[in-house]
Amino acid sequence: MTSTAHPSPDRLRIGLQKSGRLSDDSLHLLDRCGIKIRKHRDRLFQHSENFPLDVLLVRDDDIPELVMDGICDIGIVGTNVLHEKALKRNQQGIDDGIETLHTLNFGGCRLSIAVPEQLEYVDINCLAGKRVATTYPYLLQQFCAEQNVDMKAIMLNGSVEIAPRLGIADAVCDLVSTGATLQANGLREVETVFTSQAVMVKNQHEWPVEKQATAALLERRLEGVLQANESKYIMLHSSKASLEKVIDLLPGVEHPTIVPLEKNNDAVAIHAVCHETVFWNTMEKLKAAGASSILVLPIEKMML
Ligand code: PRT
Ligand code: ZN
Repeated sequence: MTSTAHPSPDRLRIGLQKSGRLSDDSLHLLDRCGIKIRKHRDRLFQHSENFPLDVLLVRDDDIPELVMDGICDIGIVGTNVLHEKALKRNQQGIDDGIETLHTLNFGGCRLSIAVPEQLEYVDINCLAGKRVATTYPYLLQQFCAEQNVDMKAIMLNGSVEIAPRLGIADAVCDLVSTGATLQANGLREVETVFTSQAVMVKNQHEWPVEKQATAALLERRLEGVLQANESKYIMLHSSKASLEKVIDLLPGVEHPTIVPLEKNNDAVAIHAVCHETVFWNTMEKLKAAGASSILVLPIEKMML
């Protein structure tokens, strides 16, 4: 087994959230890239046995700095945390030195300002001079500067939503996904400060060529998985007369395969990879144009 202190030069080290909203999706993504990680509950450091990758399981808030400082080479984190930490470093006059490799399709949420329901809210100027409880003072400060409104950030590390009831703030600036937490606490969302999703990031340190090769391999697999996620394989029948119209309706299709049908000279089968979502409404249009037996299948992996 590779030692933690002296990793071989080809091994990449990734920082992932140990336990929380990004954990399962992050490990699932690596799994889809064919990278097996055995999950041991209490181990903070894990080695993949079939890919030169070591995983450091930490709090999500620590991931940007671990990557910036080179403790990890890459990491998966929400852009909310990433930008907050980058703004903090930039304000200290330090370059964050971090690069986003990929936007991932999970961890979506928004950082919003919410006020007590009874507060009359007309526009952002109603927030001038207000005390706003948040875990994201730098993102809030950036938003205030853009909007030209002064607010006082009250830094809290958790349970931000109860701050107005406790009388320690007039409003909150917190993460929202469904809005249920705000509602349960008598708060109304009034401004979106930042829209966030999970991303894969890397530092800009100089890596040994072996590690660069591992990163390039991971990158290719990741691209294949992400492209496959968005793409669908579609199979359908069409009368020869409506073939052109049907093909024109297929979203993001470049080279469909046309296959003759046995004992039916008037129709053909079409097989194609759609590089865009196939909506119900597209399927209805295909049917109206003369298509039948329409099957839309998920694609597991793709290498173009
Ligand atoms: O222990 P650790 O520090 O690692 O975990 P954590 O508690 O800080 O983070 P966690 O697991 O809650 O969130 C990790 C990341 O998931 C965040 O940094 C975001 O990038 C992303 N994410 C996506 C969210 C949400 N959605 C979300 N809804 N993070 C937090 N929330 C919380 C929010 O703070 C509020 O308490 O969920 C509540 C609101 O949810 P709704 O659905 O009621 O609106
Ligand atoms: Zn956290």
